[in-house]
Amino acid sequence: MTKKDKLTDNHPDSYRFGVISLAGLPNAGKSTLMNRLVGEKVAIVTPRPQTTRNRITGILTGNDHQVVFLDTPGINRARGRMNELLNRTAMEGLMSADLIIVLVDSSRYSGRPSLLLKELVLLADRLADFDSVLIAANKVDKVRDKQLILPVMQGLGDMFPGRQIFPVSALSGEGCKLLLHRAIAMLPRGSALYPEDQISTLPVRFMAAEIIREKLFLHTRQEIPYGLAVDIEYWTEEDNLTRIGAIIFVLKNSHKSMVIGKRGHVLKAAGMEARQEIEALISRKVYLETWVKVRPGWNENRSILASMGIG
Ligand SMILES: Nc1nc2c(ncn2[C@@H]2O[C@H](COP(=O)(O)OP(=O)(O)OP(=O)(O)O)[C@@H](O)[C@H]2O)c(=O)[nH]1
Ligand SMILES: [Mg+2]
Repeated sequence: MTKKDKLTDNHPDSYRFGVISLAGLPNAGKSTLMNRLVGEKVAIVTPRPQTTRNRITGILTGNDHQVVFLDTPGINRARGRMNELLNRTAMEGLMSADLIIVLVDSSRYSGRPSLLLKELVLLADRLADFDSVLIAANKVDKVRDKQLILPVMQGLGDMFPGRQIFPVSALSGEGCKLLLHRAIAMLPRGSALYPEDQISTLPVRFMAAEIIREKLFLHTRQEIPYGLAVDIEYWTEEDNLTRIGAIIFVLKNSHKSMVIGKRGHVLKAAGMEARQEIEALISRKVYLETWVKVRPGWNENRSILASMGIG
């Protein structure tokens, strides 16, 4: 590198800073992609739609850029107060971005590209007026017959005219570097806002509650996850131990017994996995205490939702 190049590189004018929102339907892989691009697990990921309920930030700092990713809840058509609020949170996340990356689960549409139009027309409409939009055709690793990806890309090209489309796999990392490179180049010039070792703006208490929710999602089936919420009741630091108490809210008595499991085995397993992950997150030993409380209708109650940072 010549001296001149070096000077240009270090010049504040070449530094880019911006907010990138990840948009898409529930389960498209937004949180997986954010974790992949940030290089750390910031957002929880489960196979179920509507895992993300809040606006989750992930921060990536490089030599010449700092990116704040906003992972938003999937835009959905389901009804109910919580869904209304999830959609609003998602749209607000989009409005505040310098660039939007739309994630599409391409495996869902391979072999049936007409479904694209049906499911994505709402999102495409809403994004038509945004200047900076990139499309990521995600989960290409899941499409065995690679010839089936082309019609999906063509369908996306029709729905999002003039936008660049990147085939990626957030899970394997395929195509993600190229997407990130292009995205950073589209950000405005500006200087970093956060220290270089900061990976999120979220409080660690919130991240702990999310980790507990993720483990419970993964250990329970059917409708339980949608009616499940976690609230941190206490968090106390002792010499070489952090004590955390978490309340798990469910909608019904029958859900309570499923979350606890036979002889407590579900709650025990989920709690142990959560504890280990929280220990890694805060680099301290953790004692985790959990209770399950039945609170019918919590997901329709504005003040309870607000206390969980939803809406
Ligand atoms: N095979 C494959 N699976 C993926 C890929 N990206 C995400 N997934 C899986 O898809 C599921 C949903 O991923 P999430 O990242 O939680 O999706 P999301 O868009 O954040 O979903 P919501 O928060 O519910 O809106 C998880 O089981 C992921 O492991 C991918 O590139 N390939
Ligand atoms: Mg998510």
